[in-house]
Amino acid sequence: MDNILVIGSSGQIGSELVMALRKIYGNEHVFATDIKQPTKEIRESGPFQILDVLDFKNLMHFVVRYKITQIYNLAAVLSGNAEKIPLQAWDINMKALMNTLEVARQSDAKKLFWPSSIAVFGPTTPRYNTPQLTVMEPNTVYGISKLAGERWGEYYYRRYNVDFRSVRYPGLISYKTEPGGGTTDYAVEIFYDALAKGTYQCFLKEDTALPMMFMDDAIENTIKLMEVDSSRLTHRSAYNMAGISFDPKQLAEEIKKHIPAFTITYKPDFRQPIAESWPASIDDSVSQQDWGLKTTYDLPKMTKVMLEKIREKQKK
Ligand code: AKB
Repeated sequence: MDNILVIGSSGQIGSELVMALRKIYGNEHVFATDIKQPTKEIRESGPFQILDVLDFKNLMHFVVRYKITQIYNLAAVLSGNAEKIPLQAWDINMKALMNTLEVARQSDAKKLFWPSSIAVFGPTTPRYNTPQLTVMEPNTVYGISKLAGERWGEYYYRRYNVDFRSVRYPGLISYKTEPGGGTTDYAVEIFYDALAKGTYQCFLKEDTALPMMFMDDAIENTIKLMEVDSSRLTHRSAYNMAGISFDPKQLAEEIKKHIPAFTITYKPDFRQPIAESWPASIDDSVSQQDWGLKTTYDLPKMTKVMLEKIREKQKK
């Protein structure tokens, strides 16, 4: 039986991934950890412990003590925040990854998931339908750390047999836990403001298209990648994930179908050049072939669910 450790379980991805994994593997086999308190449902449904991934000794101790066989390491400083504290963000992002790679090498927790991002691409990358293998010259701290991380992951796979698996997440859209410090965060904030204030001031220009994905699709596909037979994986860096591409204006138009009085204004800030350096759309055909990536949410379906669920939350 697998015992799974999720690092960063209180964050946007972690808080939903833990619950999905607990459904499959059983509550007591999925260990949630973070330096922040988790959601109520995580705390009440299974084990949670405060654990700092930067503390190698404690991490190793935890993995041995609970006989962990798989690790999901989701701890990261996202793109916007990383630009404010470049050296610290580099240290945190890289140390968090290197600690889990080393723990995987030295223990029985050989299977390791670590999220990469569309941020690995840069201004010299083909911007539309970006292929799996292409020019990668990221110009953000976060992107540089994600690209370095992909290279290290593949290195540990080849050199030490660590079963490293990763995807290049697009912007993730969810209603349970809000993201923090990313460039794609506008696509979540907009729903809260649309419902609470009827208006939103966007920090990106109206025509800045980016790839995005609804969280349910992201979680389902992440677990699918981790469960597929290792022999099917032809890439050990990170796999492209396309999701749906849209710009702020298109999202605002979709929201207006539900809230006709909704208005949006644009005040681009330091995140605008970050967004412009990333792809507008992604080709994920290699992921579809290798491990069966499949998504079910388009822009109208996602918008409807986001508005319904956030409305319910705001009523409580
Ligand atoms: C961010 O905006 O930093 C993240 C990402 C695309 O990795 N959501």
